[in-house]
Amino acid sequence: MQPQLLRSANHLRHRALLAAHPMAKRLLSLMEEKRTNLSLACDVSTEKELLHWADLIGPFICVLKTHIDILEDFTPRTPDALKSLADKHNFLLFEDRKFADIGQTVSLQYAKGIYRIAEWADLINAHIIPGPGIIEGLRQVGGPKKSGLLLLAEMSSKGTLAKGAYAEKARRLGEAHSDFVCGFISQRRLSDQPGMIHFTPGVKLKKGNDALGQRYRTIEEVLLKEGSDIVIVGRDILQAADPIATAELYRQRAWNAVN
Ligand code: 5BU
Repeated sequence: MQPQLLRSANHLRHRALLAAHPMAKRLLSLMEEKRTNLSLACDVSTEKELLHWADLIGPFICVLKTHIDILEDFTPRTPDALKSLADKHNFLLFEDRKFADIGQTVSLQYAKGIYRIAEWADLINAHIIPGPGIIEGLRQVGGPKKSGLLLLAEMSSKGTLAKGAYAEKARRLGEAHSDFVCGFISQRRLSDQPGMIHFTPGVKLKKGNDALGQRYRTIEEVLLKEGSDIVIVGRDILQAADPIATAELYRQRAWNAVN
């Protein structure tokens, strides 16, 4: 792969054509169409705030990342409202559930309970610690819906065990299950398969840490130096003095870093 091509908008189109996974195709195409490789981590605790941010920042992002279990007032209507904003602004919904159990249990956690994640999330993620059965369990539910699974290969937090040989294992598992796995949560590019999309959390305009072990790197470090595809940003946008201007700044800087 030519490095120049790898980093251009043209290449997103090319990757969308080559990707076998329908959700990877959809995401790569919408990134190219909307000219954005920014994902918002919308960690808020009320439905009103979640919908407010989804509507406000929706125009700048390719993916809205949720922790739906943080909501204090979730109702079965919440996902419908989220889905209509996703349609309005053309972004995907990624529930950062981090499944981590045996296949049978995760299939129930994904499909059932109060959140019924499988009914509304385009993307979900899972730890590889249980082995390949977790992928199989989730695929039984999400495969027929054409949803996509991201494997957690590396984490942004200080002292994480998910790195090195573990990340390499995740890459191999993901590539071996590319009918359902369409990418990774990682700190760098792991796979050269065109349909594997790399998401990186732990991003701020300035490098640093929070008080609980989160480590932040810059957009350019993550996208240019490490070759990731999408930056996931939460508090740096949600707590900004001007969130809209900050989201647009992130979108531009992230897009320009690779185009
Ligand atoms: P922040 O506010 O930009 O620090 O939010 C980061 C988000 O990404 C938050 O929702 C975390 O749960 C998520 N995250 C992370 O920070 N680091 C990781 O390694 C993984 C997820 Br995996």
